[in-house]
Amino acid sequence: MTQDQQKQAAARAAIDFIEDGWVVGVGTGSTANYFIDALAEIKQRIDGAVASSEASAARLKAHGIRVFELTAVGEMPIYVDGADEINGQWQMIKGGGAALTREKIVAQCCKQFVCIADASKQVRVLGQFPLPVEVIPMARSLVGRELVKLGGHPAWREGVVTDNGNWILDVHGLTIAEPIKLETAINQIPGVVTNGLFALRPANVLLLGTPDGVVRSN
Ligand code: ABF
Repeated sequence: MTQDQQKQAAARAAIDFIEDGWVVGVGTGSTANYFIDALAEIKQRIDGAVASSEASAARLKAHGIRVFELTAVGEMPIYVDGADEINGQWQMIKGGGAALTREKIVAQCCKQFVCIADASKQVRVLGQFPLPVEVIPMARSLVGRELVKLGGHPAWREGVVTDNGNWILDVHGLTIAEPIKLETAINQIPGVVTNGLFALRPANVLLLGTPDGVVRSN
């Protein structure tokens, strides 16, 4: 299977987790898009979805799937989303698509996080993929200097404005041996909205598309 076929197969496998009448938390990115397309095939069985980005909301609506505001629903049973990197503890780097803040918020409202990814996303140690950090624009330089103190090399993703009106710094050169510690430390910097480490709240299930098929681990 090609990388795209692996993404699609992992996304389709996540449909088996969906039960009748559920409101489904939905992620962002190309793998999540495959999931949205698969969800459309069973849309009569679900109540609707909560989206982690304007882009995913638009795709869900285009399929005729009802999209709820997060404030209109309580705890949801499931969140399905991709990742940029995932390690053996199902801790992740996310945010390559700049949707990390809403992804973390929606994921936090869901009982189970099902990560769907192609085999290239599986790593032993997180950090090869630059860690995205969403910042309040006026704090960009301050946050950048603090990230350097933490051992990183931040680069401003110029021209990108998040759905929340903020900016993204991509932190290169990190070898993240202690993801929970780093996630917590970055969260303490004034001006940081969210960082792309999902370690305090990792995935519960990984559906990994491989050249030989989908491998489930949890
Ligand atoms: C989202 O989509 C992001 O958090 C992550 O950056 C990205 C994964 O990309 P893709 O599914 O397009 O490979 O889940």
